[in-house]
Amino acid sequence: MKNKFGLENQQDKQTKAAVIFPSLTNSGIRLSPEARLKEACGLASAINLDVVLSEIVKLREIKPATFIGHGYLDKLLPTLQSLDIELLIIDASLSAIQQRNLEKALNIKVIDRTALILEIFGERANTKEGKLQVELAHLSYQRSRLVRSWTHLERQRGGAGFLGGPGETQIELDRRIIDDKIIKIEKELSKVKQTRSLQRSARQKVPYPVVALVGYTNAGKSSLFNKLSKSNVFAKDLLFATLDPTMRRIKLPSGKEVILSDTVGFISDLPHELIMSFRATLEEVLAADVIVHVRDISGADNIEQKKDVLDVLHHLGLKEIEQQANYIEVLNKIDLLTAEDKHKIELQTQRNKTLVAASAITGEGTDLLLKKIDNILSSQEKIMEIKIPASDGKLMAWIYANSEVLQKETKAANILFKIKINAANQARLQAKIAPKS
Ligand SMILES: Nc1nc2c(ncn2[C@@H]2O[C@H](COP(=O)(O)OP(=O)(O)O)[C@@H](O)[C@H]2O)c(=O)[nH]1
Ligand SMILES: [Mg+2]
Repeated sequence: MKNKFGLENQQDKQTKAAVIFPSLTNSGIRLSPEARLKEACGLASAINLDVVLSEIVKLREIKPATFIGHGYLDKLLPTLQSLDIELLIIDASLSAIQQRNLEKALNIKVIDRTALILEIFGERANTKEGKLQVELAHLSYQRSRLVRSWTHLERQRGGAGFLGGPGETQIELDRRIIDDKIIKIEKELSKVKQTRSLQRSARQKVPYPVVALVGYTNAGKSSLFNKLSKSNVFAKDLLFATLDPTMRRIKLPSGKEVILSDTVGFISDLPHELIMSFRATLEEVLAADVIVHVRDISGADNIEQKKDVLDVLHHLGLKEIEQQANYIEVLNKIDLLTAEDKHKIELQTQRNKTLVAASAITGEGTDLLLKKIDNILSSQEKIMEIKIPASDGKLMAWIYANSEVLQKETKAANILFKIKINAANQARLQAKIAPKS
């Protein structure tokens, strides 16, 4: 069996990978080389690669043929071999030629930053629009290099994994096939955009309020996701765990159930051609009932990162999100702060109730976070009366599970309910009782 990297896969064994960040003087990159390397490793782990080697290589100039000079490559080769590394990620933009030459020199599969990010988006795109945007980005990337294919195109032709192995026969890529595909996808995309019922349909798919975790890669979203769901998840509830590892049902202190959703992380210096597909992967956030923005408060770059996140959410249609009642900001990694800095953060959280200081590792602050989520959901609650057919047992069960029943009265073939229900569930209920069209 070949895995998604076209490498031999032995029973769920993780692919061993090396991550290299080529650091150019005057690159204009915002983050320090160390932070960039850490981020790239975080991205690699996001698609379940086992990063066994990570290094910064200082470059004075880019070599046209191999990007990185031979002196370094000669030293790298035996290390890669001794560590059994199967995949090399260069955290930069490689030309097709450079990629191929590196693969030849190192006898290993090589991918660049864009390919890595596309892979993550491909795994994480959930909406129709998201999937189309990612496919479009894939095709444009492929067309721009006309190197051997690693998209669905090849899978459809019955090829091996899309990233292939070194020394594999090159598949002649037909530019026209790609162009035709691009045109088709663009057409589909404009159709999907016209419908614009994304928000409603996404809400109705999930039978509970959705709490979305957003924020930069490495902020601690997945750690928090795991921490929150470990002690609160339903042991028997494998539905969401198996269907989608980024969604999990958890119970809040009040007993209310919500779906926690771990979204694709923001990425620094996102390659320009990937911006649309990144936004599309975030469309789901629009349908969330509560948005939890996770920040690495210990990182030097965290103020700028916050600005980026809010900007993108704003562009997605979540305007002035900080001012909204359903927004929470988690100041994560407080365990890494000095006592003095921690004190400052605590004062900040006392002044601003949308903030929660927390540590996804120690668990500090996570109870308060759950309480805040609870409060938001109950503040959205309303009292309403509805009439349903007494024969609709399924709907009745839903009402009991998702609202507080204050009064119930049977009238002939109908049941009259007086219930307390939050805004999100109210919308879901209305969709359920609305006449099907
Ligand atoms: N010290 C400390 N490390 C954390 C905390 N939260 C996450 N991390 C670490 O930060 C790195 C990135 O975390 P991860 O949850 O994968 O971030 P994500 O990219 O936002 O999902 C991992 O090495 C985590 O162990 C925290 O509260 N304290
Ligand atoms: Mg993550």
